[in-house]
Amino acid sequence: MFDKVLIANRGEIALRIHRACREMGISTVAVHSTADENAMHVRLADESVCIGPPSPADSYLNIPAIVSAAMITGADAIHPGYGFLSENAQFAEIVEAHGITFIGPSPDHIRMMGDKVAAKKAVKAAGLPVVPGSEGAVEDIGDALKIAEEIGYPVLIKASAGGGGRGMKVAESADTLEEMITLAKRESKAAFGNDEMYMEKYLANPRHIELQVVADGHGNVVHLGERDCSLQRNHQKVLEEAPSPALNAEERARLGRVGTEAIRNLGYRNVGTIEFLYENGEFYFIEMNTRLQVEHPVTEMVTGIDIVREMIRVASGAPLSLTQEDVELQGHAIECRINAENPVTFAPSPGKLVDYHPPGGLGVRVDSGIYSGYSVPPNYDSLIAKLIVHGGSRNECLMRLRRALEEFVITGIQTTIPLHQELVAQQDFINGDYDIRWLEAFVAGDR
Ligand code: MV4
Repeated sequence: MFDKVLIANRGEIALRIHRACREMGISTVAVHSTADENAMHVRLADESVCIGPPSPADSYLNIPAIVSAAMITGADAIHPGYGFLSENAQFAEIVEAHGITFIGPSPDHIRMMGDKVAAKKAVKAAGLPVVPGSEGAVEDIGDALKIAEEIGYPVLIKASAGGGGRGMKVAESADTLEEMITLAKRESKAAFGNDEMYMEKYLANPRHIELQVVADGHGNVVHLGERDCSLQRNHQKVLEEAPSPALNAEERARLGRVGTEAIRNLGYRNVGTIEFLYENGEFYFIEMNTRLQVEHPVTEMVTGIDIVREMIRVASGAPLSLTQEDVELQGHAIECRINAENPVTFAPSPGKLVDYHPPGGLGVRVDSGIYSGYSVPPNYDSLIAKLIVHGGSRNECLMRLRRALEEFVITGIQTTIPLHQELVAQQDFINGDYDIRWLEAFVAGDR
């Protein structure tokens, strides 16, 4: 096992990783920008290194500075967290070339899943159901017209280098297909420097359901059930829950079976999330994330398994500490992402906190690096806290979540706590009756 891990991230996830390390007897190195001198992840770590100015490009994305910090402090491994360098195959290669373990998958698996055309081909061959569409990249307009005719309109044009919803265009009919491909290619070229596109049948009202997996690279693959992440705005998740209120036991078991089988076939090692669209009882693979995810705590709450601990274990070469039979889903968990934003306009609201009083009690978890008097810097993502609530049933979880939101006090800046309070009072949400379009319609409507 590692003696010392460098955490190449900030905020609540840096703290989350620090906590797992501490409980494993591993010492920690924090890195930080000049804007994060007073951050909690820096205070709690055993050592810290300033790696640059506030701009992410000069600090949390600064590969030479981060690798140097690991060398100087004698860290055996680097945990990238989420965002920043977490899915950068070149970073993983550079880290390994310096004799430091990258706590993540192999660079080849990162690269494969980053290339959405390659990822879809690979997981299809590994046994996952995919959305009907082009076999690989779309060659030219003739090819595109032929495929669209086969699968039926509307079709969705997606960027091979995209992901997370960037560079997608819908074509409603053959009349607009060429125009939409041209637009999508132009946007994709500008955003990613690559204009390879692929095409899928457009699903109008699916849910976003993702499967959490852990694999040790010795053939042991375990799934930890699914999360429903359909409540999103501008491709940003707002609230996640486990299990999905939409699935029955048979569908859940089927998802787990095909997911673990595919991960085994791919020879993957690390934690991972397989994202699916779910419509009319069917799952369709869309993407795979090769990192630890923001919403991993809802899965931890229903399984009792420390996902970050397993991630560190498998990266060190140790086998998984559990088998599928050890995984028992208990009750229900919901996570609310609390952002430093105006809850109506979603305008960022950085600045100095005055009061901070997080909720507590049975079944309530808050993952956050903020404190009274802390200044939220304007340079980074607006996520400042995650409220995760567990209950024996979905209803108990909801009642507890309402009470926890009521207790939560953050003053001095605006937060999305009031949005969550509105959301948990909505009948559709209470019924579990929502899809990927629901939240956008709700925030655009009368509130
Ligand atoms: C889709 C889709 C409908 N049909 N693919 C958006 C992010 C990227 N991961 C895939 N996305 C979508 N792919 C087909 N064939 C709709 C979306 C989508 C979406 C998916 C999950 C959660 C929220 C979403 C919001 C808009 C569009």
